[in-house]
Amino acid sequence: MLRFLTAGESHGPELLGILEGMPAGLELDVERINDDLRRRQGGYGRSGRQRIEHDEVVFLGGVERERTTGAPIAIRVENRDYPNQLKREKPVLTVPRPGHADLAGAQKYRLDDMRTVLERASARETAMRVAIGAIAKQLLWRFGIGVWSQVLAIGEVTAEPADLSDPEARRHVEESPVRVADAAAGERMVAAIDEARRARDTLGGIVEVTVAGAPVGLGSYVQWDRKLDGRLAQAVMSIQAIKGVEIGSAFANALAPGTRVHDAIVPSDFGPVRTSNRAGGLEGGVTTGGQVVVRAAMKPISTTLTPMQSVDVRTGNPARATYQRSDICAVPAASVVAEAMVALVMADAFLEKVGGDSISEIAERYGAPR
Ligand code: EPS
Repeated sequence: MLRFLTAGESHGPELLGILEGMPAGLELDVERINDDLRRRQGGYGRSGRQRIEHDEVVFLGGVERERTTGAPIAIRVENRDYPNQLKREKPVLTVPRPGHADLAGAQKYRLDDMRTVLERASARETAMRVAIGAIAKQLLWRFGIGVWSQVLAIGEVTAEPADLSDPEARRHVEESPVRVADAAAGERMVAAIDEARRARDTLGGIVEVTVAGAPVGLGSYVQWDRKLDGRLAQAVMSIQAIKGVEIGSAFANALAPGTRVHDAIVPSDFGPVRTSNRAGGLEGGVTTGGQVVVRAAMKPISTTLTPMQSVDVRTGNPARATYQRSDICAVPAASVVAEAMVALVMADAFLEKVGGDSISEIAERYGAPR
């Protein structure tokens, strides 16, 4: 139902996005979209690039007077670093940085300068995903479905997941420089990032996205590509530097016996309900009505101040990877990007279930909780 594409290079003039399939008549809160862009730019451990960029959306199509028209929504986000890039001398990059797309990308496209690879593989592109995801979030919110995120680990420092359906917990997350509700854990995470900077190294971590208010029955068990857990995993795994995805506490569940894992079902005034949510809101690839919980593991940033061992592909000789300006840790930013990707998949599944070309048509069918 919903499709999107992005284009643009990290150090090019701008990022472009097209979102297709959004129903007509959704009132967009543009300030909230730009807020999401600011949330992505924040987080402790980011590089100097974020002091240059001030991401903001410009709508080029599909929106009239801050309302969707049903036509493809075209968006532009400017790269303010572009004029600086034009002035900069850029030597050809022939020593691939381990962990980056440099080597695999240059081999695949037969490129002599690996800079061409990094331009598009860069996580700068996630600014556009967040802009597009912010629209999906507004559609979901219109029908009472909230999508929120938090950080659960940075390096070895962990934090207990907070219940993000509680607005107070969300306020703590938004105020934290590392997007955790537990202030003490947040301080330890900040210290760990400082320590990584001193050690000329980088840190990864774990993020969690929670969806509350999703109806029962989104997704389907009848075909592999309709399973919502699979669709969520693909979307979140596609984020730069994400190397693992779990639904609920899947990896911990794998180590425990079944009777301690599965969510028991009991009768209630509203019909059968589950007593816990270790399945992360999905059974058989279908939403259960519980919170949908998606967690993702981000590897440490690949550009390290301590250069790693590599090879100069021009000479075939051993060489040290060169350092380019980079983040020490981008886990808080990744949580905002994951929120956007989860929102896009959930909005797609929601539209599949309720259909409708306009918000008013959907409201007639679904009811409008807000
Ligand atoms: C990135 C490298 C850095 C990050 C960039 C992602 O870019 P630069 O080399 O220009 O400093 O700052 O992230 C962003 C620009 C952004 O907006 O998130 C990479 O290699 O992925």
